[in-house]
Amino acid sequence: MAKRLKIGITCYPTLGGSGVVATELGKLLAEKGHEIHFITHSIPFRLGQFHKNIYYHEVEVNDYYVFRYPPYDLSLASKMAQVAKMQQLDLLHVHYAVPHAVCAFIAKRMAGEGLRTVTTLHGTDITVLAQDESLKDLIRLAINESDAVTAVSNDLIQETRDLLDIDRRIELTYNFVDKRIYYPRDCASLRSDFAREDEKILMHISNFRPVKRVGDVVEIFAKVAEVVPSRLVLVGEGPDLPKIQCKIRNLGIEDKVHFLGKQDDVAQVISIADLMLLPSEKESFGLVALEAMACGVPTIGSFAGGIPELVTHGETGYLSPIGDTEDMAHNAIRLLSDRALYRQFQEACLHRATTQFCNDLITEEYERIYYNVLGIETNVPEPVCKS
Ligand code: GMT
Repeated sequence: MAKRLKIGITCYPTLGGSGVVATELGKLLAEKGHEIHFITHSIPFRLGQFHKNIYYHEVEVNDYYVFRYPPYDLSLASKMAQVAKMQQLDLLHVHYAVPHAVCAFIAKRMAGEGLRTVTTLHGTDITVLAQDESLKDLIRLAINESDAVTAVSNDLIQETRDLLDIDRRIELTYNFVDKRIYYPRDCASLRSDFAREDEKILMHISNFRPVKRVGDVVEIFAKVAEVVPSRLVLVGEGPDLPKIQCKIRNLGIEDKVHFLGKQDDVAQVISIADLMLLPSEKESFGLVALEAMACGVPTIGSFAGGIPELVTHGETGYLSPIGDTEDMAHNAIRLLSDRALYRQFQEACLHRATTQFCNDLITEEYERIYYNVLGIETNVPEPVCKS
């Protein structure tokens, strides 16, 4: 290792793929010998038990009675600066621009210019929040003031440039999965809790928000189930859940649908699926499709955002125009009805996940970015596919 770095990481600790990626990255960097300091409002849910080289600093919000809205962002910025000074951090790596990149900008001013900041854009921090005129200039400032900026797909890089009129360098760092956790597991016993041997399992995992189009998931499933004996397993919770439950009842398919609610660790459950459904309206990457790919499960999804950079249409899954549930169901039936084709897709999934999106590769990418902003020379070559 070139130099053991002291890195502060801030993310949303309790929800979403960005929190998962940030936490897993922190764990991997700690395994490589770096010292990691999570600065968040609660312990990241994927952190689990004690890890060597990992420290946690809780952000406490001052809720003095004059505040109508307790100023979390200011407390976070202050905590970042405090931890940076006390622990002599080399850099802060913040995941999700709002408010984390803005807080890092303030913290850097407070802690001194020696502290470097790296911002990773994850998706809705740009595709939704940067559309809001009241936030646009702030997000642009935070991005421009970061020492390095990364985004999880080329599509997100382009959208950031277009929406914010930014021409600074934004590096592509795809999301990753830990191959020691995501792999095809022997899950016959768990599988039998949900489906008979002759039935297929279609799965959807999300936060049940409108961008995920969970209604489409149900429609695709209903069409597939008319042709192929199958079950639908839904994992997650969110605002659209009651609407979805109603749709399932109206279609009369309640007995074929299982709701698992929120699950912190989906590695085990994904292995029971035959197909992952991801028909999103917006999706900068689609971490769940990668987790499925690593378990040998093809995805049926939409051409939204960065999904086509992850799912190779016709090789590791099939993609259709957003909302075209007819085509998605047709593709699902095709895959589920042709054993040889399905096996070919499974193999392509495993190959692609382990060669393009594996933890070793992407962790090294982030290390290269860190050393770069700190002006430390490394021998890690820059990949050719970068924008
Ligand atoms: O969907 C969100 O707003 C949450 C956000 C998150 O924190 O998980 O999701 C985004 O980041 C993920 C991790 O990089 C990506 O896999 C998701 O595609 C992205 N969500 C969207 O673009 C809608």
